[in-house]
Amino acid sequence: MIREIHVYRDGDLLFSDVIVPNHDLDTKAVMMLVASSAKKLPEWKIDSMEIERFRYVYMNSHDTQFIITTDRQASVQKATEALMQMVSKFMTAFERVLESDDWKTTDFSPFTAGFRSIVSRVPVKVCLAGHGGTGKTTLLELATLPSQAPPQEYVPTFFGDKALLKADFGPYVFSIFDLGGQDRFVQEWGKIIRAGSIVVIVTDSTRENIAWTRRVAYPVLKNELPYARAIAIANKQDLPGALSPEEVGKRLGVPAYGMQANRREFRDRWLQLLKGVAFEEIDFKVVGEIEVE
Ligand SMILES: Nc1nc2c(ncn2[C@@H]2O[C@H](COP(=O)(O)OP(=O)(O)OP(=O)(O)O)[C@@H](O)[C@H]2O)c(=O)[nH]1
Ligand SMILES: [Mg+2]
Repeated sequence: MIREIHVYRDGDLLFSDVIVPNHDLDTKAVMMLVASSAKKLPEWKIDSMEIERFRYVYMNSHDTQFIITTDRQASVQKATEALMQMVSKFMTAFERVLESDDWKTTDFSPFTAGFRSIVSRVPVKVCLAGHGGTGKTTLLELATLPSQAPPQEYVPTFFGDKALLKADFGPYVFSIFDLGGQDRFVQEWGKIIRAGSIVVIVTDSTRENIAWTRRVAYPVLKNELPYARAIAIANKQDLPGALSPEEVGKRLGVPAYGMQANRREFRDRWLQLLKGVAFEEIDFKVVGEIEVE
């Protein structure tokens, strides 16, 4: 997921667009550091650096430094391609301005639309992880097939499935990966979840299922996606004996949100949770920081 862009020249900020602000780091200090490295690069060469759960992909063109901030877990290759498209778009509009002194007085803000249209072309990868029968496929269909009632019967997913989700998440588009949760498929998750920005841990809100999640799912997730963001879904809240979302969250060590995925009335809530975690407006946990004793 691409989060921000900053464009510098001679230490001046020409343009920036911050879609999801970074509350973990001192962005100004980081940008000064990255911009000074970018300045040393030959024209069109791309480099990157990682700090905590963020990656900075940068290049230098026409003595101008372009820096995009992405999730560290997301694909470097896709970020690199996106940066090239952005710089090419920027140069198409402003090359002449940059070759004269006009850049000092130019308004670069019209580039926002161009930047965001490229952000939309790199889907945000969201992985639904959890044991068989907890409701992952039900959640996938609840989100992506709005005209259809969510499935009521349980058909185990073989290996994994995925679908694109375009909703009110502008500029982001989500690619949702639905993992097969039967034990024989868990060892295959690594092949599917690579470069995931967000993990949704799905539970049926029972003690046994939470124990399974911690024992079987956590090692795979922590190994493959340590820098991804995670929330948990305390699904099947309608069933007698379901643990409360607070209890589920406490036991999992990840903020949990109550859900009834087989009821279409819950679609809006589900979409709001996805939006909330993408824009970092609700509580989440970084996968590598989930505590396992
Ligand atoms: N009572 C109740 N049933 C639910 C709820 N959400 C899903 N279900 C049902 O639980 C079953 C879960 O099915 P799936 O969504 O296919 O399960 P899954 O997690 O994809 O399972 P695998 O593909 O094997 O990993 C289905 O019968 C759903 O209708 C819920 O909130 N309450
Ligand atoms: Mg399934």
